[in-house]
Amino acid sequence: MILQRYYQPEIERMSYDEMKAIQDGRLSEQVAHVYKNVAYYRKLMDDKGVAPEDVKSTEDLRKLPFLTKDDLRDAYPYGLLAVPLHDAVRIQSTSGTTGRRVVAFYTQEDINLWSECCARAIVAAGGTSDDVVQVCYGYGLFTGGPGLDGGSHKVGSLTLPMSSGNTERQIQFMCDLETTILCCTPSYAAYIGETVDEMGARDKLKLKAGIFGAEAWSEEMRRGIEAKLGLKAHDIYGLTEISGPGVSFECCEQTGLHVNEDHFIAEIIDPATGEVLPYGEKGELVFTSITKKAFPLLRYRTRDICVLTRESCSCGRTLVKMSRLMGRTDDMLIIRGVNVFPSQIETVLISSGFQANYQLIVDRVNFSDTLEVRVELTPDMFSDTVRKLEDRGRELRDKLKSMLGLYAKVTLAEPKSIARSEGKAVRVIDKRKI
Ligand code: DLL
Repeated sequence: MILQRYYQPEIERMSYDEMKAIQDGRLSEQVAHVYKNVAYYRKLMDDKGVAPEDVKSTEDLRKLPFLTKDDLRDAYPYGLLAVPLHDAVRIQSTSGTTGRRVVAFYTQEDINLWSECCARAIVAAGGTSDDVVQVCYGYGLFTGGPGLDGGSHKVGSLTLPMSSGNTERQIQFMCDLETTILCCTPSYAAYIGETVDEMGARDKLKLKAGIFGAEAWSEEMRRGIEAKLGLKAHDIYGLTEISGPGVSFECCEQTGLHVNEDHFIAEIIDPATGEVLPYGEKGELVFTSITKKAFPLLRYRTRDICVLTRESCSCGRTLVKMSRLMGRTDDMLIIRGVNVFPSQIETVLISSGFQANYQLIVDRVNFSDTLEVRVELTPDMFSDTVRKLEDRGRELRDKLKSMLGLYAKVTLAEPKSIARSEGKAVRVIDKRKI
């Protein structure tokens, strides 16, 4: 029998009726706040003929218009800021590159609540003030590092703000400081596992739990990491637009993620029609943040596909559960935690003199994502010397690296060797089994 710990038991174990009452009150307050302070969303509501007074409870949620990533881009940078600038203390941003960036704002209290959400995740993974928490998510604009860092401070654990990279040093610290909880992307955890073996450091590890998220990972990958690092691996989900990690988190059951629904109301919709689907049905996840003040998004379409369930969980938490993510409605690839759009790669290819005859082959080798960019040479290029072609390949690889922040293998293919399509081109071959 595992001893259950909760960071905020009064909330995490609250009855459905009590939770609904909290959600109803916060939702109507939030809608009034947004209507008053965000001209962009006020117009969307006016266009839909809905007034703040029309939204009194979660049943009224569906009256509200959706927000999409396009709205966030339209309103960039300050169009959705709902507080005076002097109340906003921080931004975080997505890993997307030029033109795709989303900037989210926080008040001090928003950061406080976000840290509490992450603290719930750490405590659900067994964390206490006696633990040593090594945070190897990136720090900076990415929410991973700051989010888990804030949570670890709330719990009172000793926090190692490592950020990602320099794996041998990570492992050295892990051994010397006797890290017990590791926070990073699942692919980085797998890579750390391999390096631990190479360094012969396995026996020196004191890890008991991992909090891994920000990218899709399979159950097989989870078991592999658990075996390699000798820990229990917990999933954590979140997105910059809604705060960052800690929107939902996995308990000891490892059968889905509890949504922090006193802060974020989750809905599942049919991505094609926008119709709200009942619990148990697969669809696009939509979030409404009911406590954030600086950047409060109402009915934000995440494009993430999953299932919501409200069955009781043996951990004692009553918070609604979402399944592991089953994919995305758009074409955004997440490769080693970095968001990659095929269109960005196309831009690099075309600006380097290639034509749009290319394929992106994504795979997962030894639990780490790989990206191969296969691009056809133009007939002119094809007659270049081997030396020139090698230079061209190297140059392209470097440009992709600086655009995506990611290493991609470049394969230069013969002209006309990539199948043409009469309908939509199939550009992405994702061989990852997730
Ligand atoms: O990835 C926030 C985060 C940091 C979550 C650290 C967990 C741990 P973004 O960079 O804005 O934010 O990317 C958000 O990543 O819409 C999902 O598609 C994907 N994603 C996040 N967590 C998971 C997960 C952070 N546990 C996008 N499983 C989301 C699968 C995930 N995909």
